[in-house]
Amino acid sequence: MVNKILIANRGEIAIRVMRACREMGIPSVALFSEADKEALFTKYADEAYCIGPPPATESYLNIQKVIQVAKGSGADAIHPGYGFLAENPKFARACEEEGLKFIGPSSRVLELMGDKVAARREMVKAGVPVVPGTDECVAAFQQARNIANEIGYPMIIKPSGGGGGIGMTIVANEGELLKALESSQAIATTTFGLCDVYVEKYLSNPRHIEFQILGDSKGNVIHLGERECSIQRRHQKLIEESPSPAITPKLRKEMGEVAANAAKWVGYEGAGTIEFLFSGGKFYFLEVNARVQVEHPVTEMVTGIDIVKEQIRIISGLPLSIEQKQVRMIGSAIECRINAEDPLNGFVPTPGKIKSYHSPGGTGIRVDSGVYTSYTIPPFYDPMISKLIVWGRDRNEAITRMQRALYEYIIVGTKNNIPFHKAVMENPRFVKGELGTHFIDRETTLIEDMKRIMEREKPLEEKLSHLFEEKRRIAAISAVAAITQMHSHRA
Ligand code: MV4
Repeated sequence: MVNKILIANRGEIAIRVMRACREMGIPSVALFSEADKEALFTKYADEAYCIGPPPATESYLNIQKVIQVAKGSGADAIHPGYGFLAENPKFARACEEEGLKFIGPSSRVLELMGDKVAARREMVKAGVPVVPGTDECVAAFQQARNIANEIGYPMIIKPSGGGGGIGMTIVANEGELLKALESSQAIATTTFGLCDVYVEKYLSNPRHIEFQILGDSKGNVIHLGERECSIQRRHQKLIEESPSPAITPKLRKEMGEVAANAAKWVGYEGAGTIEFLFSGGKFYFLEVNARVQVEHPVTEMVTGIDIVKEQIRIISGLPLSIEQKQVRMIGSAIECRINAEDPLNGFVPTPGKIKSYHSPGGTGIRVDSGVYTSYTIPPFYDPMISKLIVWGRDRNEAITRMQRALYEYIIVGTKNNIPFHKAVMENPRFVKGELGTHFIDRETTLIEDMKRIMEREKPLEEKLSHLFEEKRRIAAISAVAAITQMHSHRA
């Protein structure tokens, strides 16, 4: 087993990794920026080092500084979490060269999966279904027009260096093609430093379904079923669940085998995700996420498998702790991302001081967070406050439990998207499981529904904030009072 792990990340995911370390008896080392001195993860770690000013390039993204802290602290492995350096092949290579274990796939695999056209081509070779489109970069208009004649409109142009939606352009007809191509190429160049783009048939309102896979150094690859991540806004996922209400056991078996084979084909070691679009009963490979993902807890809740512990076993050269036939999905789990953002003002980030904080609890509830009462959310990073994850015996129980948990949750001081989640949880289409990537745009009443919920809560909010400000010590009691009143809501 590795001896000591440096966590090259911040916030809730840093704590998530450290919790696995602690259960495994492995000391953890934090690094942090000057903006994160008071963050919970710096206190949770066994050791912590400040590495520089808040801009990520001078701290969390600075490869030299991160490696220096690892070596100085005597860590022999680095967990990158998600974001920052997590899928950076240069960082993985630097770790490999310095004799540090990078907790993730090899730099070779990161490089291959980071190039979306190459990844697509590799998946075709592995026998994975992909959306009809190109297996090479498209540079010239002529080339794009030829493809259009083959696959038809609408099409979508995607940057090869990207993923996550940046620079993607939908093309409805030939008249739009030249402008769309030039626009995607321009964004690709400025954002990814690479003008390469590729073209796919555009699927309208598909579901986003992804499979969790684990591969060890012995060549074992298993999958832990799927997550449905269709509820997203501007390429930011908001709600994820497992299992997907659209996937039958037969499809799960088929897609899971495809996903595991895809990982095996590229020699994938570590935890990863194979993303698919699902439309008209068919599934198509989208991309590989070569990291532990924000939404991994929903898979942990239904399978009982600790994905971060498996990552640490894998990097230590140990085999996976389970075989495919031992993996069972029980019940249903849902995650809501609780963000400091103003849902009444275009969801703009609202960092700032959390004056009082009371998180939900009880049966089937998990809260992954890095905040506490009186903590100030810094403006430099993503404004996620926490992930609220619930488990239920079936999807209906999970939804009701999520509603109950959202009404228990009290965050005073920063605006947040809890009211929006409350609106989604009572949306009839959501409850029926009728989801798609355009869900939020198409459910035009969601904002009004949310406003109604906020209006209903206003008297309580005012009462609460007074209590919190004047008599901080009875905060917990007043929170309970609020819960009782808010619970009159019915699904
Ligand atoms: C697509 C698609 C439809 N057809 N690919 C967006 C995020 C990225 N991971 C993949 N994305 C999409 N890929 C094909 N072949 C629809 C999306 C998509 C989307 C694309 C552009 C603008 C907004 C979008 C919102 C949801 C999904």
